[in-house]
Amino acid sequence: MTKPTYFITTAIDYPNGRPHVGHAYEKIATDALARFKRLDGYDVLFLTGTDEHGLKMLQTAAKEGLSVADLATRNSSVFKEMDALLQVSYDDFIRTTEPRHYASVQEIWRRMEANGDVYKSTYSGWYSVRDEAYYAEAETELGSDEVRRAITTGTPVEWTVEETYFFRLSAYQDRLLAHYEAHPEFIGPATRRNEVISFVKGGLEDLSISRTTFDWGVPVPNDPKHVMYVWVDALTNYITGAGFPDEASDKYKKYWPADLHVIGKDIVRFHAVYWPAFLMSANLPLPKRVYAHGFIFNKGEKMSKSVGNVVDPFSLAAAYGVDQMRFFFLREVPFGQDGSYSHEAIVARMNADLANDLGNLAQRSLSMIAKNCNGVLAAPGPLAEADQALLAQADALLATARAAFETQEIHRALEAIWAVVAEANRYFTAQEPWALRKTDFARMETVLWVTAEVIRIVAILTQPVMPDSSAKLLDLLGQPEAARSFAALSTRIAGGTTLPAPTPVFPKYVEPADETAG
Ligand code: ME8
Repeated sequence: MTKPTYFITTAIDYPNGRPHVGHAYEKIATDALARFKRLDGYDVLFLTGTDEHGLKMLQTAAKEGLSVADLATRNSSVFKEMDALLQVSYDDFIRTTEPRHYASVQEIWRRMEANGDVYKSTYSGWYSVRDEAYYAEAETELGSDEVRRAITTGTPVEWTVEETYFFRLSAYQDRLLAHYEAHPEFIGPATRRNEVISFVKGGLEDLSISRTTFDWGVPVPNDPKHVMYVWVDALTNYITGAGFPDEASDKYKKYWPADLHVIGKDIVRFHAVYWPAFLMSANLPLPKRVYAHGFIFNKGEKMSKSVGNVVDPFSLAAAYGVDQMRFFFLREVPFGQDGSYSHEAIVARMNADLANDLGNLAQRSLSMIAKNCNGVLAAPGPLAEADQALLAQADALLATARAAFETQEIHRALEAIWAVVAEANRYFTAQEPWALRKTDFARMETVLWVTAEVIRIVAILTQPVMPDSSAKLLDLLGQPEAARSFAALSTRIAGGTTLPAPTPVFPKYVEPADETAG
């Protein structure tokens, strides 16, 4: 049987600095979505990468005294190291400086041109180097320091006149609106969809898509004095990753159009307006969905180098653990909304949800099996009403999690899973297996079996979020590799299995200062 396919992407990051928590957050969330689909039987292609052209890269390289190619390579590898550390299970990492990408972008350009949508003209306006964008006079203001700045971003602008190629974006207004209407799922969440629709309804102007003021980019076919605007180049990475321009390849046929582009809320317009317009112009199929997550703030403040509150994802992982960090962000921040992190909030989740709720439940039940049953998980006797009720709640989780992941509401899946963990704790306390040990040994074995089965279901379903810790739980339950996909949820844990000696999976966070205090 051939598996259904699923092509999922992240934004490609600017490697003009080291990755920050926002970058880590997007990769972790997309990884959880990709892992979920793999466990659910899909053939997944998960693409991520770095966006290496543009003026900002040139400027940073000059500042650091490096060639821009060296800067791109050095920093791109730091993004890869972060992905490796955070267990981001990408299948392909694209760099926009690769030859395969040049071939793809130039082919898209040629097709847009052949369709009559690319023309040459001059462009003048207030240009922000940092934003790589032109602003209308009314979108800028003169500061008391005599420097004119873009109002929305606060970056300095300069009057610039350039010969550039334009893309006839204005011609796509109606087709884009018709597409949003016919495919309400194209943009999520709904707030972003509404913003895009009202932006497009307000009218679209043609877009300047080439630059002559620098040469660090993909050359325009037949006019190499021009390099392509970095967003034409960057957006095309997604289809390059699917094998374009080789449309006859198995890869392309299998994976394009993409199922999901995961991006941050600041780049929705590029993905939900420009990108589909480019593809329509090139006569290529559109991605099925663009989903924008929110921004992550440090204790409610925007992270910025000048404030000095940029927290390095490497140090977060070292301080709390990779799975703990992944769990925190995905449980705490409703996906699609902004969120904040702080030491206190991370420790609270680690200690309450992980160490107390799930960790203790596993440790208490598994150590009873080790101590009283020679480590053998016995087959259950007849199931009581309480057993059946708890198992039914755990069995319902797959459908709930699927529905939540389908709309990228990862937090809702985790909420539902932890409601069952809480229920299992109440069940364990109410059944008092430690008392049953003396009064009704067989009943105690049944209670331990039910608890182990619920932990197995929870561990299988939390693999997308906490790959290592869930694997440890499944090890402790004696589950082989082949019994860890969602298909294994239609069976029950076998009685008569000998389990390994239990060890705690979720340590409590202890403040470094407290460790030495007595
Ligand atoms: O935008 N919280 O690159 P980038 C959450 N190269 N997400 C954040 C964030 C924060 N504080 N800050 C940034 C680019 N992001 C382009 C993308 S795609 C064809 C080209 C997200 O390095 C941001 O929204 O500035 C984006 O999705 C990703 O990180 C990369 O940002």
